[in-house]
Amino acid sequence: SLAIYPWPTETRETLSLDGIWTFRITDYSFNNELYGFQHHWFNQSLDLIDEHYERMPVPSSFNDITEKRKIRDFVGWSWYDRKFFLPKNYHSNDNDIIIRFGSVNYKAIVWINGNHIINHTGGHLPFQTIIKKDYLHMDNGNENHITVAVNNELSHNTIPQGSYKIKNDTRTKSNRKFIESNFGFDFYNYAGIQRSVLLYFVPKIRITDLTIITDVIDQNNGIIHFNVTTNIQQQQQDKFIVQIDVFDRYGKLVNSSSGKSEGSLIIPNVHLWWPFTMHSEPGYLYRMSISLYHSIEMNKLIDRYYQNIGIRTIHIDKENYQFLVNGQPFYFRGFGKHEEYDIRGRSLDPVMIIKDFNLIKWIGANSFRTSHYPYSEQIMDEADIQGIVVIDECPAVGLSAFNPILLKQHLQTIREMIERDKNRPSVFMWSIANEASSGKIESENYFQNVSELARQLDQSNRPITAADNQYNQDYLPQFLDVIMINRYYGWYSDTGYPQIIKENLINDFIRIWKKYQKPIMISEYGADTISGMHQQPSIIFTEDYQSEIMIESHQAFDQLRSKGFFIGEHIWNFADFMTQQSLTRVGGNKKGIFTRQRQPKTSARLLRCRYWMLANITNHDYHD
Ligand code: E9O
Repeated sequence: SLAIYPWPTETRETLSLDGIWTFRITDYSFNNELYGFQHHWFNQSLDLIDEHYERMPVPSSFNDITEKRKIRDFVGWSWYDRKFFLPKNYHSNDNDIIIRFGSVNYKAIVWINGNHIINHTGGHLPFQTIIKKDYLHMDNGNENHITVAVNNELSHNTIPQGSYKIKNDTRTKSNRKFIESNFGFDFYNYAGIQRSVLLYFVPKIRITDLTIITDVIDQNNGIIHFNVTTNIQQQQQDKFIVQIDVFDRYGKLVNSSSGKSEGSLIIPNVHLWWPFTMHSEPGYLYRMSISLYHSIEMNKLIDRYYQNIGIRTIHIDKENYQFLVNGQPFYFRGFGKHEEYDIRGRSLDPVMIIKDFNLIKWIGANSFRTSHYPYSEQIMDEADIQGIVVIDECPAVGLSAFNPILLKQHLQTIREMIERDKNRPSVFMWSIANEASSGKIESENYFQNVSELARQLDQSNRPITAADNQYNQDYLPQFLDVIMINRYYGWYSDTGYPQIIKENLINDFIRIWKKYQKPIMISEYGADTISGMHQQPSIIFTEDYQSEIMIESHQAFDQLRSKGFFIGEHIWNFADFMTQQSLTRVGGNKKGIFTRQRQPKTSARLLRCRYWMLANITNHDYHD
């Protein structure tokens, strides 16, 4: 299961294949996008075909690394390869070798030593497979060769949707061809091997899945329900024993269970997992060790895996339209984000991850939405550890035409996202879509299917939500527990008139609440802002206008909050981010509170005052 991350333990080892790989695109000069397949590129070193190859870091998006427009804008099959040795002691009949890709956007086909091992579709979630030992060279002097073909082409059948036109410039003799992209979303379709590639050496008999659900029994006692899956065959079951130990943050054993793969453990004097600012020790994690022993030789350890656990409850108070964490009302304050940075695109990057978490805490936010696709496991780990709440969004952004193939892919991303993130205390809601054309009647059946699957898969019953921007007919909210609304008064409508924002927001949200009778939050509002640009009275694109939009909106939010159903505010966006080129995007979307380099605009100070005020913490030090 994707819930088991390749952590090394006493019985498991990890070997990273990250580093510099060889990369090449199937250039137009081949005149055939399947050229690489037809010429068996998976059987040869990509840097030996001809001189048209690049050195390419993994993980990274390939787009902004080279100085070539044709690579940045490339659409189609690109190829990666590298070589690696396997340490001799991994050649054992008692283990399996798993290969795991954190994410490859959008489609991936993988070969080891010319042997095809896995295909995957979908750009933002992990995939893994066991590599057959016959495919690997373990003996002296034999290097292994891994090849990955990547396709970043989007269509009406992909999540998210996009389309391409091959344009032929017939005005001139040269008849130049180029590809025009048209995405159904407002961010750059960064592509490549964007997260780590890991080899995972695991015992043949092992723990294969783990589901954790937590609850609170009374003032002092928490409870952990666990369900461990192994790959032990039915008739072998009694030869093995599952031992569970739970330790507190300081390494002290707090409870154990022996012989049960499914059960519950009481946690006395429980220290709950609290969001940042709600407790002096937010993000408190217990550590569970899951061990598999031989039942006859009780001290023979077969496998061990560790899982961080945050004990907390989340509920929706249907009478008062409140979102409760550990029985306390929770008000979401934070951002829609992107997982993207200068040069590296959507690459996994620990430097940027920690920088962003530091900014989130500096500004006093308590949450973010993984707009518009699931973020890396390292980001999610940090959210668990630091007590930052996550609205986990699947990659379904801007869906406009619905069909069965699309639905199938959507269901797959829901399945992979929930499988990967189900045990995370930081995940408070699943967001199943952003700004879908849910005014269309076909969307009703579609979203019924999507929401039902999400409910069925998450045994801990997290609320289901979606970011919605329909006005009148809307088939989506009926399937949601919490409604998220994206609204841009003073920007996309009434451009340049911030004075209309407050009343319109109030009317709008009260109307939506009366209609659907569910908790509501605003998941996007904002204005494109060029850092350093000022004017008074403000005009659009100035820092002053962004600040004014916020001041007007915040007044509306305060009034709505007093009515009870309004459970949060996420500004769009945490930082400026890249988009495809268009006449409304000057080097990307500039709605960030921070620039793309993570420096604050005026709006960041404003938001910082507000978020700390909402946190009810007035004594934090502005000069820290
Ligand atoms: C989705 C997000 O990815 N919501 C968009 C954000 C934006 O800044 C985008 O970056 O554009 C806002 C959608 C607003 C739709 C209003 C359209 C009105 C057209 C006249």
